[in-house]
Amino acid sequence: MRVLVAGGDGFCGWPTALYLSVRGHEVFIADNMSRRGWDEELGTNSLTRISTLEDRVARWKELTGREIGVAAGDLTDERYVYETIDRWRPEALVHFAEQRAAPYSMIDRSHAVFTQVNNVVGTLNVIFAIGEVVPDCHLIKLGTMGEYGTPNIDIEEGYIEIEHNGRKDTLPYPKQPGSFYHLSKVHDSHNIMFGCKVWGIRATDLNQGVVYNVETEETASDPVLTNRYDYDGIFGTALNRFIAQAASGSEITVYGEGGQTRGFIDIRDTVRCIELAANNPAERGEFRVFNQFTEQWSVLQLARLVEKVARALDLDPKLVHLDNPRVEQEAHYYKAANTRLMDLGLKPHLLDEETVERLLLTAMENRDHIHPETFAPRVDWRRPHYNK
Ligand code: NAD
Ligand code: USQ
Repeated sequence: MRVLVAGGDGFCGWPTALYLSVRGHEVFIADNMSRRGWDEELGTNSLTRISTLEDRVARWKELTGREIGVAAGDLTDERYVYETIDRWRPEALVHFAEQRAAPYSMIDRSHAVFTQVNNVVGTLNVIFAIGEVVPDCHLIKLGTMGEYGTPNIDIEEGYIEIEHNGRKDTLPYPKQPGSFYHLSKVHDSHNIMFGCKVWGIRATDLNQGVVYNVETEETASDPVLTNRYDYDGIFGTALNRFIAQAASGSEITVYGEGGQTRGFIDIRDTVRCIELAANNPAERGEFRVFNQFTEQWSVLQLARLVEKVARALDLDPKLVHLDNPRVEQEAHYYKAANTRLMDLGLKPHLLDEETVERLLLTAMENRDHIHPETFAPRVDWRRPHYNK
């Protein structure tokens, strides 16, 4: 299959490109390297040492003989999107290419506007170009479990049957996102669903949970292929961040009570989920939603797990409860469905002490590359700022 991976230089996109390439798909990457630019803007970095995309694909070719095409460009540039899609005529387009950090989108007005323009306009360009140039192409779009928020009822996969005043309908599941970033994903979902309805495009919206771990078999096969590992207060996510904190002798920062419960997924399962979606495409006109996570954890449970494994490695972890910089429920009901990808054949890698230990060892090996001053949360949800 010809697969275009938009955002193929990123944390999820790079391992996905390799995973699909090694399985015989013809892979192309579209990325504008903006994620590397945001590190420069904020003084953050990847815990692992990552090579340029040019070096990554050259090394991959040396090692495997497989070519990965690259077209650098910005999805908000409609001409670039149309030309790239027309040139490569993908059968599947995996769309990772968005600004994905909730804290980044809450820094101030300009970061919120940037996030929504970048994400929503990029996705609109993609659906217009698919609809016009390659109408049979399957759009596999990365959404987020955070589109649903934390309702006091079970979360379904995209849709819910509702009975109202004696009548029934199956409707999009209510959305209660918790940041301007998460809101951008809700806007995307609505736009894609509409594109499916009016133009008959086929789309799978993968509502992914928080991704943890770092390497896949392919990215671990050579140092030049190493994947990105975010750990700072803006881009770092719960488990990977706690591991970097424990490995560097910093405090493990639980926000508030820590009862916040989310869906989590190992990066090795992310890449497999994309392949499963690609191999089993949505029908023409279908807007399909899969919840892409494998298990639920509360933030406090994760922090305690890291604390325990770190102790066994003779580290001296300190778990602290910080005033929550976010506006979110810290104790709540959470039960989300996630059977559709399992039905297609996903065999999850569930989180265990061994994985935590391996990640701690990776973080300890790269300790000199950790900047502890970037751990502290520095974005406050509670006050709007014009410009920070
Ligand atoms: P990432 O920031 O590491 O990668 C995103 C890539 O997209 C980057 O390489 C960036 O340069 C590129 N990009 C951003 N805007 C672009 C644009 N306008 N044009 C071209 N390229 C652009 O993020 P990630 O962690 O790999 O996440 C990938 C996707 O998965 C995102 O859509 C994110 O919302 C979603 N997701 C991620 C997680 C997670 O925990 N990492 C969880 C759920 C969903
Ligand atoms: N949290 C802490 N301490 C920390 C960091 C986070 O307690 O040091 C808490 C947060 O308050 C939140 C939870 O952990 O309750 C998750 O936060 P996170 O930063 O790990 O993840 P989040 O902001 O939700 O975003 C990440 C990705 C995003 C993706 C989302 C999936 O950055 O791209 O969409 O996970 S989900 O959470 O399902 O919406």
